[in-house]
Amino acid sequence: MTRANARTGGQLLVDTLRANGVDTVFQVAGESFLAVLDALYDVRDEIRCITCRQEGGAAFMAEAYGKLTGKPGVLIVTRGPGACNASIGVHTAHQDSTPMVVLIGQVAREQWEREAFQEVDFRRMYGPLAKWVGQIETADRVPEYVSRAFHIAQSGRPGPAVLALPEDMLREMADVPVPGPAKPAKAHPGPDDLARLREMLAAARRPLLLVGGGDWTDESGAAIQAFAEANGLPVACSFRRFDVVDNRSPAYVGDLGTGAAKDLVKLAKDCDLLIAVGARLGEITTQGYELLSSPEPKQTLVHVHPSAEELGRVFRPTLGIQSGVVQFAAALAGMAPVDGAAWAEWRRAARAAYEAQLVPAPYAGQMHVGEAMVALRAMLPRDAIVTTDAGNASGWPQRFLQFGRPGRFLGPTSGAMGYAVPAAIAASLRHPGRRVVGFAGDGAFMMSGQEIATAIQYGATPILVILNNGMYGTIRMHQERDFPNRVHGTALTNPDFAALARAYGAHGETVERTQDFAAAFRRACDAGTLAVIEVKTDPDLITTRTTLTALREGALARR
Ligand SMILES: Cc1ncc(C[n+]2csc(CCOP(=O)(O)OP(=O)(O)O)c2C)c(N)n1
Ligand SMILES: [Mg+2]
Repeated sequence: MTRANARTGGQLLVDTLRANGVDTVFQVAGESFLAVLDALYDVRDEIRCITCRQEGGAAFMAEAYGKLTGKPGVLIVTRGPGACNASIGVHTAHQDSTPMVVLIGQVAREQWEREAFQEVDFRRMYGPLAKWVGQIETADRVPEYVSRAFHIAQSGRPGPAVLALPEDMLREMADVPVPGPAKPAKAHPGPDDLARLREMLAAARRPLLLVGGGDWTDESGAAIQAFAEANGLPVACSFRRFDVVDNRSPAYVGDLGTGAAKDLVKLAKDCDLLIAVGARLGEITTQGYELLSSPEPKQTLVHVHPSAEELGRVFRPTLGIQSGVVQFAAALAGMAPVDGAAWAEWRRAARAAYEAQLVPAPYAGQMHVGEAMVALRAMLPRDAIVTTDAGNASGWPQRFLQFGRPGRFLGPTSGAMGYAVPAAIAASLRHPGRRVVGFAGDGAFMMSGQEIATAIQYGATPILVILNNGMYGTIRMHQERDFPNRVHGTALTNPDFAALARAYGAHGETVERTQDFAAAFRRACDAGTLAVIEVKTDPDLITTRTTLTALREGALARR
């Protein structure tokens, strides 16, 4: 511990951020935390202060930074309005198990509970959205609270820790020491756990490994992949967790997300041993909680998760192991492989089905997004970072690109629209030398596209691909399926996206034909600045697997 002289609450806060190795904060300014901005001024060469245009975008950037680094992304926003705007990113960090520290300016202590200007009780507002919420009442406890926020955000199942900071407290002086960095605790598998797992594996005929959740590192991803390959296991990933194992490994068999391949869903239902590592077994991954029966699955279920609360939440595991994924993957290295001959054909067929998925179905129209993605797959470097958004537009890169470390995939398992653009900006700020590509639908782009200004201001250079079908296509899809021919509330009139990009000082172009995509992408790579490629898509081509016409006709035929 280093003893500081008398410091303001704001300075103590920034000192504790420094002690935790924070190099970047994302914020939208507010008068409620001027003392924090002032303390950040003193360390402006050490902590980058990224000033965003809307707190939702700032929160997504902080979340994506947390996903990418495994360390809490730091967000600073002002009281009521700022905190309300930021909530989408806090909810995403919670659902996505991403470490994040959210600092909110709060009204002065003497004004509490008068419904003072912009006053909100953040313990209540963020109670169900965050992993933990605290409010710091005196400056001498700033280091304690901030340190606690960093511990909570990273320990067990990671998530967002929120701290409300009364503005007068931030100006108060205190002479207290600042602790060293947080040392988050992670559970390890117990001494008998791997022996039991090995017995179950030896008894299996149709095993499936499911990887997911946060917290994976390049090393632990490689370790779990090596375990799968050594035992001949097929590996699926949970919803939007494409980058845990290399999709080019013969072990990888696809993702259990929205629009999962039928063959893979069948495989997961038919397996006799499911080893889920890090995945929450949430609604999307379990295909509406139907992959397994609840509470007692018919498959033998081994569930490994960093949080005890997830084990047995919906599905009772045969063997529940509370362990961090890094700790579990490391322990697997000591487990002698099982002879996988009994399931070699099972794995081979699953891999063949996955590879068949990589080939888009023929389509006669002028813009075949699937073929454009196949072309892009060949052009992306191995360490590229790809971000996606909510909505069907994300289905194209998610199905036809391939991921794996050291590349990264960042997508919202919360299904929050507006994610891809800020996440791509955060990724580019973190890794300026790497290719970053963000994919958003026209609807999703318009939710946070103004953060392009932030990217230009700080020199971030992602390539943003907008798949423009002129509608909230995903909702239109549900609409046609449930209420055919009664389209309402889902059409969008859009700006000229390429011109909009140029107005921000970015590179912008529009692609209307499949064969023009690759050259446009190359020009975007060479632009040396953020680039927007608007791809005009056929609205009828509603997913990678079906058309609106087919859905509508199917719905009418069922009547
Ligand atoms: C913040 C937010 N608002 C609303 C929704 C509901 N929603 C899910 S997908 C979608 C439409 C997405 O439209 P677009 O981005 O254009 O992609 P498309 O489905 O057309 O490919 C909507 C409105 C959501 N997931 N998140
Ligand atoms: Mg759309």
